[in-house]
Amino acid sequence: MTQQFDALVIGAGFSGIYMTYKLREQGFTVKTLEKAAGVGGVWYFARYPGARCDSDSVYYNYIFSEELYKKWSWSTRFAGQDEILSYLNFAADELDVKKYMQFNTEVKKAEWDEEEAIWSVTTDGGEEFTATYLISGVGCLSTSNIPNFEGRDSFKGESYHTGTWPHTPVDFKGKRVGVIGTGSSGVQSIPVIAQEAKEVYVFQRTPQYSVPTRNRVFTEEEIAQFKAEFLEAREIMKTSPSGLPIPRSSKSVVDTPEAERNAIMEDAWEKGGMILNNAFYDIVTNPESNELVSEFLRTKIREKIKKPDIVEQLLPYYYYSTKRPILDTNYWETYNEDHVTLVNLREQPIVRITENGIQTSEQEYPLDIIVFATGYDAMTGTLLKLDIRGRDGISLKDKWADGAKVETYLGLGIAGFPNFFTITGPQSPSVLTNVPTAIEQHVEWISDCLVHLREQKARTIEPNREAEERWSKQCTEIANSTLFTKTDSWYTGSNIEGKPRGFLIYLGGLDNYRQICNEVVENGYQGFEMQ
Ligand code: N01
Repeated sequence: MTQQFDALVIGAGFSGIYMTYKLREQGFTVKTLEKAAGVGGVWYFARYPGARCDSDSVYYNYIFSEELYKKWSWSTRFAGQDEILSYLNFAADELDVKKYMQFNTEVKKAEWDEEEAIWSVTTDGGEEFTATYLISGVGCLSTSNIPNFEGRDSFKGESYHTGTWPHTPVDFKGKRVGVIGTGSSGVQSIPVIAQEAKEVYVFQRTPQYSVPTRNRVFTEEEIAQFKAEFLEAREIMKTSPSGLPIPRSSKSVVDTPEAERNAIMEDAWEKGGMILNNAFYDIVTNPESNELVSEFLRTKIREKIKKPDIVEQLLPYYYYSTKRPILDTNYWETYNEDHVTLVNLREQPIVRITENGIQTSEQEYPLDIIVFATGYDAMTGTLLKLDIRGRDGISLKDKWADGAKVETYLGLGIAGFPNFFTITGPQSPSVLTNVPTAIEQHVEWISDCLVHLREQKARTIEPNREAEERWSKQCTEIANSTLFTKTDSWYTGSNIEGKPRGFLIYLGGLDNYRQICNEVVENGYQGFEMQ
């Protein structure tokens, strides 16, 4: 039997929990469908050793409710996966939304019914749901990517992807472990795996920059202070470009005198976290500025590595911060251990995965466990997997057939897909901000929009093509004026074989973006058609 709702939400992570709450608060009926057995989204699945958030915990949470904020206390500066998952369960319980969620349910297909003006959704269990509004809360990094290595399935040992880690502990003791990938997941997991494993082989394609996390346990006094300063911090988070309580920097790297510049970078290095990449405004726009910061970080690597034969191979050469900045705990120090070996894939690429391990162009590395820290089909991967079909049966896959032509309006709506909304969708600020803050802004915008539609007795809302084209052009122009598009990364889609290059993040800052979204509403939902 088909179940009917005002709104269907896909995903029960940060987005789905708050969206469900807002919809109920506004009196809409809602069902939230989640493929996992519980809430958490990416934090439900990414349980790899060392998994930790790289945003300061006290800001990596909901801020819409002072009461909710003050009821929860983070134990450390950067929260581990388990604590974030506990937080999301706490939030879902406090907001009393789990009763509107259905777990272990994967959305397979969503089709727009033009005549009835409703969405029909089919799940993996063959259940059918209909709703006036369909809202995606699937996140930007939720479809794991294991590259199509020859012989990928022939390995006889254990293998895991960091993004879909088992819920029972993996025993590395006495094992030979190969880790492919040195992005955030690899850099976080390698030192923890190396504490147990007999031998660790790091298969590195691109050397990375990484800044110390400097994680620490909070004191009672600090926790009390965060709570006392919450309202002030929230005000800045809502008006800053990053969604963090860090105002836009007014300093240029090149224009800052050398002594002062070095002092700023040293201070940021000592404080750890994301302070360095927010310390100047021109790191990702001016190559000369970028090089000064990049060289500062390379010097730090040179100082840390005690094996002279591998230092050069660990030095990054791409523009710092044009791949997602990485934070680590003992990453460089781990290479100094005798049982840890760097395998430089630029010199000896992986040829195939064998029954026994990994074969590069030079030799076979026999292994007991392979860890794929090879990232995600980001931004569009999960949306495209859902088989969403809008007007005239056109699927999102058809519409975005040429990935360079992924177009949305504000990353919130897509022409041809009425009553469909994407929380932190492609071409919104999303992953280049503090994501929970970006999510809250989207959820509140969508919720206000649905209330408006109800008041106006409008059946449908949908962006028009001109607005979509304009917005997409603007996003691309801003991206092309930076160094981001010069680097291969998951930001550009170049990490996925065959995925056309594009840049699907609005880089104008969350502050400007919020203002644009507000103006769209003030101008009568400018760029959207309502019927
Ligand atoms: O994935 P990645 P990730 N052969 O795409 C390598 C968030 N996150 O899971 O750089 C060999 O960054 C690839 O090499 P290269 C965060 O936003 C956050 O680490 O393409 N190697 C790279 O080294 C993050 O940015 C947190 O040359 C191959 C690695 O695999 C995002 O998720 C923690 C390869 C993939 O790095 C993704 O991070 C974890 C191939 N064929 C994740 N294909 C925190 O909050 C790929 N690689 C801390």
